[in-house]
Amino acid sequence: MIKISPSEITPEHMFLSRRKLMAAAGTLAMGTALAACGGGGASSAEPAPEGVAAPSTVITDLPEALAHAEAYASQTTDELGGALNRYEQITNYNNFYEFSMEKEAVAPLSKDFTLLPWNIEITGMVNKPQTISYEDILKNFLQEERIYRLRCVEGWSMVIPWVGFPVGDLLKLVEPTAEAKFVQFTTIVRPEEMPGQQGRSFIEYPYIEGLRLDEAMNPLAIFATGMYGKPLVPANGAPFRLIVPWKYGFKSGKSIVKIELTDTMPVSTWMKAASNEYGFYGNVNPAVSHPRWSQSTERRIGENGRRDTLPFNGYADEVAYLYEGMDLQENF
Ligand SMILES: Nc1nc2c(c(=O)[nH]1)N[C@H]1C(S)=C(S)[C@@H](COP(=O)(O)O)O[C@H]1N2
Ligand SMILES: [Mo]
Repeated sequence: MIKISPSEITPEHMFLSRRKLMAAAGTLAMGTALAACGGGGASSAEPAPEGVAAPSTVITDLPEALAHAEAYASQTTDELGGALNRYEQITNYNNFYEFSMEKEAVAPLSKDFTLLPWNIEITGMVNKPQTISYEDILKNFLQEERIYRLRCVEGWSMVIPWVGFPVGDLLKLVEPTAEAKFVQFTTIVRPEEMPGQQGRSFIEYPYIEGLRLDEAMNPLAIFATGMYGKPLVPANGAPFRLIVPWKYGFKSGKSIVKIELTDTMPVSTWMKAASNEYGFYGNVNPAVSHPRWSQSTERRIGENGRRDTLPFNGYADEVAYLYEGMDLQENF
């Protein structure tokens, strides 16, 4: 196995789609959040040329923004040539059990979910525990585009142009202590707005996920705040969610409100629900079948037939060093 430290990763490969969006993301985010509460008027913009910050246009008309959704990705494919999924696909075919177990029901049930105010508590084994507002996140961290494949453990995938920033940037701010070995991510509990959290449910809430600290520090791991150059919609985990592209989708917790550094491996929601089917790692691995189905192929949403699933979802060069010496059959 070739060892590549994060600092050696070639920018061309990893950040092919990199596009700085700091000024735009903040403005767009607040504009659309307001629009969702009944704003009017319309303005939009042409896509920014590559390498130039996107125009800081305030989009106050949501339908207008959606009509231009496709314009806000800087590329039409990922670095492997896979076409981006359309905005409508990414926002209407979702796993978000807090709203519904039915993929097409998540968007309508979540569209009025309250996004502001939103605070993220960062706690545990850190020198500088703090609570950061969503607005301060946008102000303080450079938002950039990352076109990633998302591979669900169920055997389907999409190519999604996220907007966000490295998890490591936020962790560096709070200074993990020497004892910290893991990061636990906790999703919001708000049963009054999340029908899936009312009454009996198949999984326990809050939805919890975790990473080893070195996995979280890998530059591919991001917090997403947007998609197609616009703020996330609730169905995709607005306003703030994790994205770990080399792992099955369930690792990428949505609508996160708490980040805790610990010295013990977090027990994730899916480990609790079915420990024989879902492990802590959840690395995409075509060689290890789910107990109930093969993981060797996947259906790209919008395409016919199936394509081969790639080890680490196609990101092996960037992340395989994290698992050197580990038995990947055992640690699924
Ligand atoms: N809080 C929470 N996060 C979640 C889930 C969920 O049910 N609740 N589903 C996961 C699963 S199984 C997948 S495949 C991805 C789907 O992300 P998307 O709908 O943005 O494509 O979200 C993940 N994050
Ligand atoms: Mo998933």
